[in-house]
Amino acid sequence: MKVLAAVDLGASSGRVIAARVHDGRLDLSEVSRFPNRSVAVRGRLYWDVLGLWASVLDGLRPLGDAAAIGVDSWAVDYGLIDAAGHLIGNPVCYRDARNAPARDRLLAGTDPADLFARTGIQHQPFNTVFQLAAEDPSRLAAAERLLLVPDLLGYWLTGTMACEATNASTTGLVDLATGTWDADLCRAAGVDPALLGSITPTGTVLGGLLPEVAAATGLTSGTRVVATASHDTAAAVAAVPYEGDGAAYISCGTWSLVGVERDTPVTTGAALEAGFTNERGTDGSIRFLRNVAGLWLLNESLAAWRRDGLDIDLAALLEDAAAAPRLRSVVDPDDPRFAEPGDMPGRIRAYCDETGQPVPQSPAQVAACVLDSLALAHRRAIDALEALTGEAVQTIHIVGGGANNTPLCQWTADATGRTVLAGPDEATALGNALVQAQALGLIAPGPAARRAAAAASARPRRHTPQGSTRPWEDAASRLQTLPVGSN
Ligand code: LFR
Repeated sequence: MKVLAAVDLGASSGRVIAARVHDGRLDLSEVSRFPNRSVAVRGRLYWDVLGLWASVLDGLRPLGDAAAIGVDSWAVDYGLIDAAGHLIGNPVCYRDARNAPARDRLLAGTDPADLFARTGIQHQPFNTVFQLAAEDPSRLAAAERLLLVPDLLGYWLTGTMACEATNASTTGLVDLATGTWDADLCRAAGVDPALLGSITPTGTVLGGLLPEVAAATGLTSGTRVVATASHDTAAAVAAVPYEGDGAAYISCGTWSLVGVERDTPVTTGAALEAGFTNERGTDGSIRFLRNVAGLWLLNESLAAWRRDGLDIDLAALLEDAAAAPRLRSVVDPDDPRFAEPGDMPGRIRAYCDETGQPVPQSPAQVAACVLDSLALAHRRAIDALEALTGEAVQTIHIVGGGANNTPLCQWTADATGRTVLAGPDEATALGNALVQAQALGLIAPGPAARRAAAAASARPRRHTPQGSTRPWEDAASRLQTLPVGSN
């Protein structure tokens, strides 16, 4: 039986998952898991990418053997490589504060609606295009090549530099019409398109492992490295176990990515206004989706409580949050004040206080506020999705770690009045491995075969809506009229 290794790097943890392919389905098992976090030094927020690399090598060792490896991670962030092939400094984390002013500068010189029509990408401050505009000129001058995080690891595994297509689309530098770099935009961001290399089709076999990697992992040079759907969200969407038409997905982890798969982009002014984006999916599809600030708010709250010496058990916290009154106070999870790491419970309290709502005190009350607010934000995004595409959403698949958050899944069903199908929780690893299986010919090519294999590999849990959506509608209108300050 062939074993495929999915290396999935998230903002708060990384993992190596083994996928065994048999009878048209993939069985996943976790091989290793390691922590990840951004690190602040002298006012700049970085990723410890060498620490991650070491954890990946250690994490691959228990496999013993693998037919292939694919790496995915969060989007937009990159390492710069010098002429000798070495990394120039640590990749900067997308939550660093340098990006917003650079975005405003770059957008001031262009028509934002025109730019959206050209790339299909929402103007998030952290898009690579804006990060490059904020980049230190001396680092750029020394750089021969830019590699997005999964491509950087792919280079270290194989010696081959690639720029995988799903993740390339998140840079905000790809021309939607041609699927290649928008040279004018690259220059506006201060780089030559050559820095980015050419775009590698999803599923390309990059090559075998370098001898030093084989030695460090105990694998052989026969293990192929595949440029899988290297944007974690693209991989998760590739593994949605659809049961029929009219389904939306929420890829729920650090972020909640709420969207649908389409053949064509939506680049109207209304889509821009509503915060939607058109990213590339596996097989060239469009992931039309909105970034909602997901479980980040809860994870950062847990981290803040840990710093205060409170060791909180997540399962117990979720039970207590479920027992707390619903919709007592709500926040907009996308408010910029929640974007950077820090004292999340304090910021949530300040938001509630400023807006004249009851201020959540205990961890359970804060968690209830966050989860109610996320369910409400899911509702808002699903409503917008229907309005923008003109297509009804009948069911919602929640995939990713958030599929294990039972209250959030149930309240999303309650708030939207739609059935929620929860799982798989390791959708990203499953999608990553499905693309590898297709690249190796273990599964037939194309989206239909991949979806059939995804559905055969998953057993989603069903949450049917309980009660009326009325309290959620009321809370949504209340949220819209809250007098939110800038901080
Ligand atoms: C989710 C994700 C989102 C992307 C954000 C930043 O992990 O990849 O899709 O917008 O992280 O990279």
